Amino acid sequence: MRFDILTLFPRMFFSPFQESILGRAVQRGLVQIRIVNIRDFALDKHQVVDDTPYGGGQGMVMKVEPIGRAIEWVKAEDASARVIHMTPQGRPLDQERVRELSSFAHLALLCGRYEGIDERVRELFVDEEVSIGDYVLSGGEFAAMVVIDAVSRLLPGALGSDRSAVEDSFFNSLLEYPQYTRPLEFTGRTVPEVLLSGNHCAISRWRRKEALKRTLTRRPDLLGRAVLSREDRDLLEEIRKESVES
Ligand code: 6GU
Repeated sequence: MRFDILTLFPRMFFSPFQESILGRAVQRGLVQIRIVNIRDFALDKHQVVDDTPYGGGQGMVMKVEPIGRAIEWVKAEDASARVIHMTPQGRPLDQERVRELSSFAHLALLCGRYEGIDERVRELFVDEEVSIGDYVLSGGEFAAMVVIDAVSRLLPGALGSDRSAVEDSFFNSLLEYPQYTRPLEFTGRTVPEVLLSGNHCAISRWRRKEALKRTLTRRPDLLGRAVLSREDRDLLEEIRKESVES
């Protein structure tokens, strides 16, 4: 899968894609990431990419011509590239949308500065707008990294052989159960007995119950969407009873 990042700040992307799962996906050639400097598409002597807003007001607005040329350059090579404008005004990203985005072969992520881009960019060149949550970033760069990370890890082979994205939180709308590794005891706190029992059935049940408990207390909104089995409902009943007792 290919990602083009259209930005005024190419250096922000120099190291994030060299680490961890994403770095490995890049190394293996599962994902190709190209940084496109919008300033290279400003043809005037001073390579101006922004200007004051018509009608007055604070801040600067990104000009239409350099962005338009950059996008046309991407599209000339691959007309099927999907152009996504990263903006807090976009549709909020969730795991379902991440999954849908992973089915495109080529995404071009346009990073705007917070004050905005000329409206004609959206009208003429943008296929969709994406936000990563209800808070304000000073530009779309970090949001683009979030999209690339979340999408790339879903590509076949990205997580390595024995792990699958299927198990992750949100796939089935539950938060993850707690994990432990050595040492067995740390400042008087021990690992739950059941995890040492070797009883895989009991361990699965405990983990499912903890996942349900965590989701119930932290994100009850997710439980409404989760696909729950008969056993899940029994576990939830147990959890409710236990919380009444304690
Ligand atoms: Cl995509 N951009 C900016 N500037 N702020 C954001 C965002 C994007 N998503 C959430 N906040």
